[in-house]
Amino acid sequence: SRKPMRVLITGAAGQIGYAIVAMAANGDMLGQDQPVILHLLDIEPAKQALQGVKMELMDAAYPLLVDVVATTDLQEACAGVEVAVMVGGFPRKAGMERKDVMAKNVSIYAQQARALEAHASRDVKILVIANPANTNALMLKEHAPSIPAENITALTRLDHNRALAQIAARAGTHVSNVRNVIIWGNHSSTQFPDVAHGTVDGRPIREVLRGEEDAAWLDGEFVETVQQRGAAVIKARGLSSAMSAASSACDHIHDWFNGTAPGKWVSMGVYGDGSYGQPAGLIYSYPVTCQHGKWKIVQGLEIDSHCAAKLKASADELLEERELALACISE
Ligand code: NAX
Repeated sequence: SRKPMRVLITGAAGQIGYAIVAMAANGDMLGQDQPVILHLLDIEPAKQALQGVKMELMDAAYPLLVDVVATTDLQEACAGVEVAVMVGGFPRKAGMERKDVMAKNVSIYAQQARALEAHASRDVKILVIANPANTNALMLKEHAPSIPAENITALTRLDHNRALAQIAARAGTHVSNVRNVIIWGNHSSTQFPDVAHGTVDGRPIREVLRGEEDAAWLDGEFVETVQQRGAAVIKARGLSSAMSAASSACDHIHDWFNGTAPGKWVSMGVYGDGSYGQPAGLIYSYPVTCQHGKWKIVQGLEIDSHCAAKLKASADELLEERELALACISE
């Protein structure tokens, strides 16, 4: 059988951590034929809870789970990992300035970048989930110059899946029949969920949903629903999205390693090269296809002026976040 892969999950004692460890141990992340060794990292105050998660992973007797390393030691956590899922971070608390939260996360991601660079596998693939996800990923990249930029990504697959689900519900079909929506930009409310190139059962979304009401819904309520879905879940559950974030993170990694089906693309926050006129050097969400463990930005899509303005607005927000983050480093 295959050699087990070492998967780091930071913030493993938290909400998303609790959901994603089960999915990773169950083969949802790397496939049903891929044994895993889970490396769980959290910080000192969560040490006991982290041991509890390890106990439950043992008790669940997952056939694919070879071993669990549960630790608060960053170096031990990073040792030999081929996949790193960065869930841990500093959350924004009531009354805190955006800049203060940014400063905390910049210092966390700088430290974790250095540890990954020194101790992880040479070809470690990294997914940042903790917010501000795109900018945390960029700071990780800045502090780990020996890790290829293409190995550092941020999660917008949850937004992508939310968009697919909204379209499916409106069209009265199963979500698996909807394809090729796009989340452009930042994982924030400036993201642009774009249906112009998407399909339902192989037909353009705007042809399937073409009545006046449907068209208005696509241009208005749909976009806002996807942009604000995180807040809506918090309102309903009293807690932020966790199971859907974990599941979408597994989709992201699964497709990255195993490839996307022919004709299908997904959204990933990746290190931009200037595609679609957006500034290079940001972690920006683009439509991508994956093959042989590498992602590639889908090229040549037509962008109308409305869409172009939305793409730029999200890039502007990311430029501002980058500036704030860089100011935190130099302070
Ligand atoms: P929780 O607060 O439940 O868990 C976070 C865990 O990280 C805690 O156990 C904490 O002790 C740990 N932690 C803090 N600093 C750490 C460090 N330096 N090293 C290791 N662990 C550390 O949050 P949860 O609901 O699990 O959300 C985690 C992150 O995901 C948040 O930043 C959240 O904003 C972000 N999200 C991102 C999403 C995305 O689509 N990109 C969607 C879901 C989620 O909101």
